[in-house]
Amino acid sequence: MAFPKAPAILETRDLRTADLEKNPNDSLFLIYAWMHLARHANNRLLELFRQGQIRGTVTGGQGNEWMIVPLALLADKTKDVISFTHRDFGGQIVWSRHLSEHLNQYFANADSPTKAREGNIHYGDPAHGSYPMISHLGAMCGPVLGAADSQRRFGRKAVGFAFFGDGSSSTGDVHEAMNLASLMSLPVVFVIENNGYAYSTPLEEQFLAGTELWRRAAGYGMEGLVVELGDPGETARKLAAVIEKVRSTSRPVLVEVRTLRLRGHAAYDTCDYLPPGESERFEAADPLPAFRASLVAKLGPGRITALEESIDRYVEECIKGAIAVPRPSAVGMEAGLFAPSPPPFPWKAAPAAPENLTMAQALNAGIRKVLAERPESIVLGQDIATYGGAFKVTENLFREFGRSRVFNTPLAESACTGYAIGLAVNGHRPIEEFQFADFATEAVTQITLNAATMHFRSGTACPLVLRLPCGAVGLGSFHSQELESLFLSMPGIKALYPSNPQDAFNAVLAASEDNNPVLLFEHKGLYRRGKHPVAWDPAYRDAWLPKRTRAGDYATLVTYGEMVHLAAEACEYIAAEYEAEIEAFDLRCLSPLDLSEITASVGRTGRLIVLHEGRRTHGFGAEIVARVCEGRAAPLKSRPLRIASLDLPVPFAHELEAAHRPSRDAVIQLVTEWMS
Ligand SMILES: Cc1ncc(C[n+]2csc(CCOP(=O)(O)OP(=O)(O)O)c2C)c(N)n1
Ligand SMILES: [Mg+2]
Repeated sequence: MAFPKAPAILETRDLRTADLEKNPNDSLFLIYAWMHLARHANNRLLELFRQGQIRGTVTGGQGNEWMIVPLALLADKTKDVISFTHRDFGGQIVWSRHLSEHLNQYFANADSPTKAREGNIHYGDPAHGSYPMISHLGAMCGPVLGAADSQRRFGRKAVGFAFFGDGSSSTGDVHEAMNLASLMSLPVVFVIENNGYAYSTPLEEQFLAGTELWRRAAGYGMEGLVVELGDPGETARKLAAVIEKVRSTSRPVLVEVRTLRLRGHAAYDTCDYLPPGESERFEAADPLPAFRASLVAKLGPGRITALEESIDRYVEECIKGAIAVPRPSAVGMEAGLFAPSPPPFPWKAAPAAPENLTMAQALNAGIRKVLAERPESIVLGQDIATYGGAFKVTENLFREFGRSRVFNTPLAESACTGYAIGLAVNGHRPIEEFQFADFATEAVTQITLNAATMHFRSGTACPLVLRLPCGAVGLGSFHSQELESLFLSMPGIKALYPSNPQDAFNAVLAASEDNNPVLLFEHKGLYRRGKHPVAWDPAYRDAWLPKRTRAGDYATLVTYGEMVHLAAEACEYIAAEYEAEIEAFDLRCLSPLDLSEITASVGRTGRLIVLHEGRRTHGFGAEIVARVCEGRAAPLKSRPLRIASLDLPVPFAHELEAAHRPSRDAVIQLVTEWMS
């Protein structure tokens, strides 16, 4: 459908410092046009919400136009990157897209840019450097850092814009990201939109009264400044200087804008928590009417009124169009979860001759191959550079590929994962090591909500490999966990769990060429469990499929990770002692699950055993049992057997740990009891 033609002035979305000097009146007129459009459209969205035409959380940007419109006009939309927040509708409409497309998003109709999978302000335009916010405030700072860095690595002199409010300034992500940006000298403008409230919470309940947020910049070694609520033209000049400085120095800057929230937190907010007279004070402080009056004085009332009338008419035409767009269809929705698999990367057929390697060395060889053959790959994590990682999996990679490709990160799993997401969505291929899988809980939001939902929400690929050294090797509750069922209870994540050096090598290649976030579980007990031949394997993509490790007709056993080896021993014993041959599978890939071969095997054996190291309740085995049983017409010959760790935190002492997780003898005992 053709969109209504916008008033000519709205064809201009760029403002440069020189324009402000040379053509001040034209520049101010342009700023006003976009501010009026933002305010009027925002007000109409609020009315449409009240009429029941729009649903969800309409968080208006009324009162914030004076800073976000100049900022968006000043940014270089050909290269800069941004993630707008819920007060930034004015910036969104300047940045890109026709107003009708923005309205389609709000109406959540069939043409919505998020395919109606996300609502309201939760969208962007990833093809043009605008990355969609998730609700979790502060969480978009990391991705902006990564996307800005990615642009620089591609040779584009970009600036990144990261926004957060006075309330969000309390989140860990914001602090982690400011430290990271300063440490890495990333060209990012952090903007605190301080509007005095976080929903109903005033500043004095958010941080110590009298704290000036911009002064926090000094603590991170970056410049900070405040921009007081005021004239949009003046604001444009101040912001232009900041943007130019960040662009030329590649140092981050923190700008606290003291702004306004004219319509409460969201469309449904009654605002009854505001002290008497506060709303009136907000109205009186709104920069828009004063700006309008100054333009009327400069340009005459006729020009301003005519502009407003043309914009208001245009808004109505766009609303009419958006209302007429059909409701969305759920067809294809499930297929949209993952980004499609790209064709196999043309890897060099090397190493051709097998080399005997431990699994740690095989992982290292796989990562080295990725770094050598894919220049867009980047390896990051704690102590992974000169030290080579806590388990030496990245040993020597720093020496070989240098700091730009292989580097240490601070202890900031959330911001660093956010940063990796930013790299990934902008065209790089990060491989991030968590020192222990356990510490990935610090980045749960980034992994499960930001990365995992990215493609579904925005159609953007997020090719990210997260390496997770997991499993119990005598280190207690915080260095031993198996987190697959925690992470995989959320949609949008792929996961591989190799059990031997060749599979680990293959898994690195398969994961690194996928266009989705992939968890690579690496059991620490397998890192140095002997050396085995590893070579280039043209069938490396089989890492995504289970492998039959043993043939049998008595029962089908499904396992993965270190338990593969334990299961092999147990099956040998049972075959020798009980003459019962168990067919065993190494699952290898936990998501997406392909159980077709396993289901066929259960069809032959009629019995199912699932064995894993993760805890039993809500454990991954429950999913396997359910799926295999669901897929069968006939009942099993006997109840399915689940063997897993106890429902406890992983205990420390080796005697306790041994009792906690399945051992070879425990497996034999449980299986033989079950057989009888
Ligand atoms: C991490 C997180 N916790 C809670 C919320 C729920 N929430 C949504 S907006 C909001 C207030 C945010 O205040 P502020 O950062 O000052 O932004 P403002 O809405 O004032 O622009 C809250 C608590 C959230 N979105 N994210
Ligand atoms: Mg606020």
